Amino acid sequence: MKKLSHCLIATIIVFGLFGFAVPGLAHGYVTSPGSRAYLGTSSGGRLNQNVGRAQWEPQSIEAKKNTFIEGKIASAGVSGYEPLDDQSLSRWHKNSISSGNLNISWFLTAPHKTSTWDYYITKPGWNPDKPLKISDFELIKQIDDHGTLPSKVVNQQITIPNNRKGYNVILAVWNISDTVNAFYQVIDVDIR
Ligand SMILES: [Cu+2]
Repeated sequence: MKKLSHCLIATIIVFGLFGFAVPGLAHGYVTSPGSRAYLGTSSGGRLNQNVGRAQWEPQSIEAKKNTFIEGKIASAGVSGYEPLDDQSLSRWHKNSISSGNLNISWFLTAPHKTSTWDYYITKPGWNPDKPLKISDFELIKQIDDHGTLPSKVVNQQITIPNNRKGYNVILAVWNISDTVNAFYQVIDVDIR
């Protein structure tokens, strides 16, 4: 009887771990310029600290399409990613980039049929010391995949407007075509 209950407990633990790990198998994140989440991982160099679940699963910031919650733009309100919503001038490592053409690289741990890839950047005059909200951003590029399946590595070109200098935040959204969901990544950049 004692043996059986131990077995049951072990089974519950294994299912619990498995249930937690499975969502991490799918999805994707931005590796270049490194997203806020990716830069918190060991492969991203741990340039960002205390990123919550993003340290292990930068790919799982998945929520319904158009989930733009005031103060929760980076986490999309997904449980465990709350630390990504911290916002100040000094909180996050910034990728040094130039205005003009910018290559964005996604790594998809498992591709999904895609409707669009949307790219937003903070507007001139946004306040880097206030929680992010969608009205801080302007859409600068939308790429329509028409429901096709992307490869595991996706490279796309966007154009950084030349009236942006210094610290800005790029919001990259991967909209899935065969589910109601999207994946969210914010990218901290220092524009020269
Ligand atoms: Cu997925």
